[in-house]
Amino acid sequence: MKTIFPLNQRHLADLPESVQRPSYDREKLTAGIMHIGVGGFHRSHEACYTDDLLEKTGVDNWGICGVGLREADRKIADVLKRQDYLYTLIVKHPDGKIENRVIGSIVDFMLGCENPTAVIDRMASEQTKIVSLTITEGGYNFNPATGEFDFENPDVKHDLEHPENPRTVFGYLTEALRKRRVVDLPAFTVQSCDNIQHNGDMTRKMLLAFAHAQDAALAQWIAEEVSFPNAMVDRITPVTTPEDISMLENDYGIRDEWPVTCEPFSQWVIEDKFSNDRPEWENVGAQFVPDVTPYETMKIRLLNAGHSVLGLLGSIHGHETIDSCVADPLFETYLRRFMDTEATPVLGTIKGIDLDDYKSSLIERFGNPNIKDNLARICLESSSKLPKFLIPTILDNLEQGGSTEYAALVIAAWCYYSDKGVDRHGNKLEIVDEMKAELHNAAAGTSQDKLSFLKLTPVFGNLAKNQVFTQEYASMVDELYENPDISKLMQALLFGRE
Ligand code: CS2
Repeated sequence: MKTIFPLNQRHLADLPESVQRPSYDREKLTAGIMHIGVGGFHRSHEACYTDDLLEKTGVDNWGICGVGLREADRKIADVLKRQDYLYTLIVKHPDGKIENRVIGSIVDFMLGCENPTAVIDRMASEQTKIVSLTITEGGYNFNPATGEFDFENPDVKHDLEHPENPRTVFGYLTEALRKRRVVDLPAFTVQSCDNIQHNGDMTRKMLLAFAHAQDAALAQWIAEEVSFPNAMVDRITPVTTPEDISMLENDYGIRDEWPVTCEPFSQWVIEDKFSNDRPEWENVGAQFVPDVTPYETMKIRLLNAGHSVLGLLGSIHGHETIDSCVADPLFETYLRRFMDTEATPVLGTIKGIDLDDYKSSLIERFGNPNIKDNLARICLESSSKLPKFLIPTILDNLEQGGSTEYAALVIAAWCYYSDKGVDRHGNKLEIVDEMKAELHNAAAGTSQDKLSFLKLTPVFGNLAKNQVFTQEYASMVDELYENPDISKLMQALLFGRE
């Protein structure tokens, strides 16, 4: 019988030979990076680049201390602690090949809700050079209707009154930076790794708004001293399933309570402006560039928007995963048409990148049959994704007289999804969204007012006031509510009516 080893430092040497593992001395590693939001994506991306760097160069000051701010982060905190902060990255190739590697770059984990002072003090210590973030698109506390920081958020109100006992990322960063300033330590870099256009600029704007409400002089210091490099981040990382966990145990004898799966592709393009030291991630495949704008626009408006297009249309149709969508010629053609006729014309040129190749490579990556990226993951928190991924393309096209119908059908599908919560066969679709109630209520008003959903201004801004768009959208909603077989509408858009 196969021996099964729990994943931890002591058993690293016992793992099967095929499993790549850290050979660097993890005992000696100090954590120059603190990372807030240790989800699957951080573990397949920044932590993986950093693991490569530690392995390749032998530097010992760029370990990562993971940070979770909320009670919900306790599970990852406990699992990582039990495993000496090690976990397996299961890289799944399209041909069925699987590469397992144990990542060793995370060397500690702290829970803010348990001891905020300890987290703040560590951020304020000289050792911390970078605080990086994956707090999701919704985590930036941005009001899409005004474009400004949302001071109405109760946690923000709490943090303004209790700077030493914060709940939000803005409270933590501000307090830690205050402490650094008092003792004259150089600022750390705040490095966003979320899918937001100009993610660094956005983080800066939000943090400065918060800090200013607390201490104008400190806000001024942050504005002058802290860098917020923009970055494009990319690696498809589906949700870990129980099958992934048992596959590792049965096939490789590794008991890992929370491995991460991902595709082989990975990309990280970062603006080279750091307020403190930085790791030489360029030695392990990251690109440092003066201006990341074209890369982020391309990625967000093609890959992420492409995911949302398939996610919402595919859910209504009854598909379950991204690869089953692109294996369906109607969906593949629709995706390509959306990318070619709506997303690409408003992207501008991207120096050094052949967009046709990029789009084809996306379709190939989406088609990886082993990734099984669930549409439920893609559709969760759509209220913070679509305003970043899809709506900017619609607005640009409306301004330039371009086509918006392929995107309009996606919004109509989202309305149907939020209203009925079922696919065309009547199977339940879960809505996981911070704005679930608002989305549902707005969508449920559609039978009285076809534009009811679009009038949800925190998501759509003034889109409901645009006549061209509302006409297209209203007729699609009409048809979809009449007959939820979305493939008919997709076909009509692609090939005309029969
Ligand atoms: C996805 C992203 O959340 C989503 O909707 O589009 O998580 C996507 O898989 C990553 O950004 C890929 O880099």
